[in-house]
Amino acid sequence: MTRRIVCIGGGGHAVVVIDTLQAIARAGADVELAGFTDETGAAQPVLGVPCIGTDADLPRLAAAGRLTHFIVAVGSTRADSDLRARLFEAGKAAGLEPFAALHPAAIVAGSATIGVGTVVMAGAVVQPRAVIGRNVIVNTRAAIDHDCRIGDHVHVAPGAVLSGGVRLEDGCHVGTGAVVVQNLRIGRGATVAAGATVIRDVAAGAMVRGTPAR
Ligand code: JB2
Repeated sequence: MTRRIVCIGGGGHAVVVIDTLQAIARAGADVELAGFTDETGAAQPVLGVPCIGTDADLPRLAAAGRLTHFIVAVGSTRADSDLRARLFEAGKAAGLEPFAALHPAAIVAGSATIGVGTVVMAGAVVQPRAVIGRNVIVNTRAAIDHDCRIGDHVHVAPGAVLSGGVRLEDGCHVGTGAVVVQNLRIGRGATVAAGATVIRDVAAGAMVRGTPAR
């Protein structure tokens, strides 16, 4: 059955999510990108995909069978924001299923586990026995090595590298180009700044930057 997908959000992150879904459709998957929602409900199309309303329209569109699945396509949130988690719950409450989108140009090991609603962007690599939670962003060219465990609503930004066995708890953000060495734990809601090199565990809610990160 055709999956009819809505992106929740229509900004910069949505451009890459929409392109990922279009690549998945070109590769032959039975998916249809029905549109996106934003705060205005009246934005200009993105990559040819129309704005179909606000989040308040989702229950009606789901009930009418026009939508079956959703992806949270808002990427940027402040470290203390739970916006992505709230939008994930809103999509489910509207009666939609979270869709996991793996770009055909991502490499995902057969023994890796990818949670619902998670997006793996072009050029990303997810190695064996990695376990990735729900509503996660594995952004462009991020590398998740073997046996990493990533919680829900996490963002691993472009080019970030997690060595083997790293654990990211729910809601973490690992910034662009950051490196986390093997077997470390990044606590719930913590932020690793772009370009940081993490060589010790990071406490929940903390923000670390620099090399070595502090
Ligand atoms: O509650 C909401 C909501 N709040 C903001 N519901 C819905 N459906 N949409 C919401 N938005 C929408 O998120 C705004 O209307 C806008 O379309 C979008 C935010 O766009 P912006 O480009 O500011 O942020 P982004 O998160 O899409 O992209 C940023 O973060 C990415 C990770 C950019 O910096 C990108 O370059 C970056 N790659």
